[in-house]
Amino acid sequence: MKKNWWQEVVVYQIYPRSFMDANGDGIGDLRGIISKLDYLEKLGIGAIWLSPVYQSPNDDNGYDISDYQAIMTEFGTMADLDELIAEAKKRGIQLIMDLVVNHTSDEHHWFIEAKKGQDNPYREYYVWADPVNGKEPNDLRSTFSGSAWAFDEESGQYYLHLFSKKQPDLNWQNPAVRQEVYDMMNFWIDKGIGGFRMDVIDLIGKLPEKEITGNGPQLHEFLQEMNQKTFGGKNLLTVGETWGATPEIAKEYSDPRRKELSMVFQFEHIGLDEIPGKEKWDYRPLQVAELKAVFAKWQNELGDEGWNSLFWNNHDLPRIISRWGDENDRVKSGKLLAILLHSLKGTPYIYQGEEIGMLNRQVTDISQVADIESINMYHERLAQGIKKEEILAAINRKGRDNARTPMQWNAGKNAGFTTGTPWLAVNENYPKINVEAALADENSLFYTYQKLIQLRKENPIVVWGTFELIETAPEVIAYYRQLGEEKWLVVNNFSRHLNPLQLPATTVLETVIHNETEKITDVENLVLHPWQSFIVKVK
Ligand code: TEU
Ligand code: CA
Repeated sequence: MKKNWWQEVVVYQIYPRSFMDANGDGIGDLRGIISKLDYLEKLGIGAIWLSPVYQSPNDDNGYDISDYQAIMTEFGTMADLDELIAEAKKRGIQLIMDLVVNHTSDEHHWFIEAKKGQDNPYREYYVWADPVNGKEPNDLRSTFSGSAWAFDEESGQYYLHLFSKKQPDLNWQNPAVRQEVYDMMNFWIDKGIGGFRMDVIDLIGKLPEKEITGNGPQLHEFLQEMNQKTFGGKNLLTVGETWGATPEIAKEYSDPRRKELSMVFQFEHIGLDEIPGKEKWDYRPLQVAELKAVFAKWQNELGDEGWNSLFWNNHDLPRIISRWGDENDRVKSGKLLAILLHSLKGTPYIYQGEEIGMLNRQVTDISQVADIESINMYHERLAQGIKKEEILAAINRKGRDNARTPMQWNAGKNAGFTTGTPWLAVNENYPKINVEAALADENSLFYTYQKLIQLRKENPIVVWGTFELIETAPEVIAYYRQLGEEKWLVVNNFSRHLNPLQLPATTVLETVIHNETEKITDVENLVLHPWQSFIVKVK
């Protein structure tokens, strides 16, 4: 496999609405991001994945786009974005834009035109269907609760929306739609961006009449056409969000010979604390042995015919320390989660605030919740007779607002995020958990992330080494990375209990990183402490 820059960097995801507000309106903005580039350079990241900043009515916080080539007024101007691209590049940081082309906003001019009538030239930019027996065409459901079909009184037809009613699905069967998307992508490529994160890209091959949504028959044909007409051969990072991907499917997306994408976000590990076959809200405790098996499968199966992304968090997921670490052992368990993930083979992604150990924020009433996905689920389950307390507990555990509370910069008013009223409440723990405090503490989680990024830059074994899982106790995740004669041992006691580690005769050469103070000298017969995590060079 040819070596690419996007295999060697760590990517930092910014959710602009919650990152930094420079003009005091309580909403993060582009100038706020520019003001924090030195901080990101200090962390050592090589690219920023910027969640959508395009014109949008914010029904789904920017994932409902009304103009792909204009900047959302609240976020700033196109000049601000051009400055962000240039200033980031000065610091060796590429800007990865969020490509949201499974759907537009219903306020996009294409949809406004399409709704004017069945003979409008834009009608077939979207997915329309006649009622069946006076009802929705079929049982397709929206991710945001309810039917995926909305009735359009004017024309007496339904239109498809796999997300909110204000996010009508584009009809990718229509070559005119595909060409519009490619033209827009080339507009952004010509601005010098470093690539695209592609929102729910596994859905663009959908065949709604057959109730096929993900992994449709023409999906890879469309992606090969997109590659060829836009980013192909331009050395850009392209990462697809593909909820249903298996390693086999991931190879189809990321095998370089297929000329599709660089890599995908697969979510098999993310679903491990859900009751199988139910929804993300239906919880079961994580079994560490299952997490171990999923990581090993993806490390082993996505060999040279593809490339892994590595992540715990994003703007849709609860904060990983609250979810699978230990809030009462926040920094230590946070360091284990960082060491475990960043020592694997693939491109790691850090979500804003993960590097300082930000946590979920609990709410006590639905009025405190901003996210459309949680609000819709709340009303749907309330109508089903499920108790309010149970629904709020599910939102507190898995709701997307957990990731969207403002970035905590310091112990000052609103954690230094805004001088105004934040659009979403700041987590009350900000006096203790904030960037300033982290930078002032040499033992903070920040410096573990900084060191892991540095290790990746200085040691080819981290990027190119092989992976070999070691048979250990169920809650211990341990593996070797090897490149030539060099061999690293990574050990993680993913638990708040003591756990044993027995290994064959091994000579420890050096401690690379350890979330406890002592040097590691022996690894053959250890009793691992709760959340103990280390990397040692061995032979
Ligand atoms: O997410 C796709 C998606 O399905 C997730 O929202 C998922 O339903 C859930 O939130 C994860 O627990 C992408 C974007 O990341 C998300 O923010 C958008 O809301 C969605 O697509 C529609 O654009
Ligand atoms: Ca602002």
